This record gives sequence, C-alpha cells and structure tokens, in this order.
Amino acid sequence: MPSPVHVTVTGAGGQIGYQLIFRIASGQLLGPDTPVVLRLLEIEPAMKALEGTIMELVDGAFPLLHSVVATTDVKKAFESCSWGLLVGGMPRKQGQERKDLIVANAKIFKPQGEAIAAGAAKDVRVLVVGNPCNTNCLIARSNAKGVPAERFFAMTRLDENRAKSQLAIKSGQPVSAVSNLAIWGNHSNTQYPDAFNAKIGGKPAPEVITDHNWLRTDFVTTVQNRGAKVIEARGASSAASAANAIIDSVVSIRTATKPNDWVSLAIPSNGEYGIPKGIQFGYPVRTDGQTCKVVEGLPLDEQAKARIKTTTDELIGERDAIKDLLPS
Ligand code: NAX
Repeated sequence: MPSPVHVTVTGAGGQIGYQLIFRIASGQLLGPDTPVVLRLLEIEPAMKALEGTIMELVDGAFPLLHSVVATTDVKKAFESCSWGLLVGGMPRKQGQERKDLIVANAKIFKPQGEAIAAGAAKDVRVLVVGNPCNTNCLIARSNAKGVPAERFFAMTRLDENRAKSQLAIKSGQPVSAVSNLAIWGNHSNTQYPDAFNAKIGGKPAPEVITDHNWLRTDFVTTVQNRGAKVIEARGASSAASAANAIIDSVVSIRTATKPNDWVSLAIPSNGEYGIPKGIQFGYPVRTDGQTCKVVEGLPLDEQAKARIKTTTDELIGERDAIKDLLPS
C-alpha cells in the first residue's frame, strides 16, 4: 500500500461534509489504491455532530481510510495536507447584505490560507466550495505565501453538471453525450453557462437544439437559479449534488482532460479573454493532471460578452469589498 494522502475537509460537520467524507473514504476522490487520512476542521458548536459522523465513518470499515483527525485548530487541520477541500463557511443570515456575508466569510479564509502555507504538503492543491467561493479562494490563495497560485481552484462544477443535464433533457440525449460545457465567471447567479460552445454527441449544441432563444434565455436562467430552486423545494441547499461536484472537480484536476473536451473550474486569471489578472474566474480549462490551462480562442457573441462582463464586474466588486484582507 502506498503512503496515505492527507485530505482536509473544512466544515466537515455540515450537510455537504456529511455527503462528502464517506465518498472520500471509499476511494472515489483519489482512486481505489490510495489510502487517505481525513483531517476534519469544524468550529466548536459543530464538534459534537462531527463526532457522530466520525462514529459512522468507523462503522463504515472503509479499507482505504487510514485515520481521522477532527479538530477546531486550523493549523492542525492543514498539516501535511495534499488536498484541501474548503467547504465550511457562514451561511447568509436573514436581512444580511451580500457584502457583509462576503466580509464575514473572508475572515475565515485568510487564516486558512496562512495555515496552508505553514503546514501543508509541498504538492498541496486546494478547492474552495464555501461561498462566495471565487472570492474566498482569492483570499486563501493570496494569504498562502509561497504556494503557487495555480494550486487554487474555486468550484463551478456543480453549475457545469446542472447545465449538462439541462441540455441532455432538452435534446433527449443522455447526459454522457454532452461535453465542452464552460461556466464563465462567478459561482453566483451572474455566471454564464455557455451552450453555444458546448457539444452534444460531438456536434455543436446549437445544431442539435435549434431553439436558440431557449439557449440564450431559459437555459441560462435555469442554471443560474438552480440552487435557489433546490432550496425552495428541499428546504435546504444542494448537498449531495455539491459533494458529487467536489469529487468530479478533484478527479478532473488530477487526471488528464479527455481529448477535445474541457472542464469548468475557476482559476486565477492571467488576463485570458480580457479578464482582469488575479481574480478567480470560471473558465473552460484543460489539464494534463498537473498543470491547468485556459482553453483560449473560443468564439463569444455579443450577448455572451455582455454576460461575461456582468459576472466579471461582480467579481471585481467582491474583490474590492475584501481588499483589506489581501496582503499588499
Ligand atoms: P452547512 O451550514 O451545512 O455547513 C457548513 C459548516 O461549516 C458548518 O458545520 C459550520 O459549523 C462550518 N463552519 C463555519 N465556520 C467555520 C470555520 N471557521 N471553520 C470550519 N468550519 C466552519 O453548509 P453546507 O450546505 O455544507 O454548505 C457549505 C458551503 O458550500 C456554503 O458556503 C455554501 O454556500 C457552499 N456551496 C457552494 C457550492 C458551489 O458550487 N461552490 C454549491 C453548494 C453550496 O451551496
């Protein structure tokens, strides 16, 4: 057996944590040959619930689960960590302004970035899920001195998966036939799910779905507002599908992208498509399993450009709201 890989999950006692950690323990994150040490970070009031979840982990008798560390100490949580899954955060309170939520969460992600720099493994890679995930990722990344920026990702995969399923349903094809689906920008309701560069059964999606008005309007708003619809129906936000998207994201980061396809990840902008450098932006991305690159040169019509500008402006506003937490 190879040495175990340390995987840190923050907010492990929350509802996504409950869906996620069993899948990691079963080998779905890092494959069937890699033992894992789960390092679970929570705040004090959630430790009791986490204890119960850990009892269930033990009761699962997972052969790949080497050991579990549960802690409220952010430094201890990230010791030797090769994969940091930053899920935990503060939910929006009634009447709270989005800006206040951003600032409250920002304060969580600064020390986590510092702890990653101080104690994580040399090969650490980090996926930020806790919202607002693009900007939380920017904060963690900026405060993780010495860790290359390209090791930080924010999650747009749930949006990609939602968008693929909508195209599959509309075209009557299986979801496995849908590829090349980019989510541009922020993981918020300003995101732009791009049907015009997507493919269905290898053909351009707009050739398969000829109702272009639907692709431009209802498709986009359905994907943008899917999270709110799930809350409305379930009385709680997406958890199992979010955990599933975390697994998909990590698998996509650590394995080579299929030929001619791409995946959706928010990575630090290097100015591709005219996006300001440094913001954590959802792009179409390809990887060889080590280095991720933005797929450049995709055609974007005027409406796509306008939508991308809207989501870019939102990210710039979020960055400006937390600029005090970014090291100068
Ligand atoms: P829960 O409220 O169920 O769980 C969050 C957990 O984080 C709680 O157990 C809480 O105690 C813990 N926590 C709070 N402060 C912490 C800190 N400083 N350190 C460690 N843990 C801390 O939320 P859940 O439904 O699990 O969602 C978690 C986050 O994912 C939220 O921010 C949510 O908005 C975000 N989401 C992001 C998605 C994405 O696609 N990027 C989709 C799903 C989800 O909405």
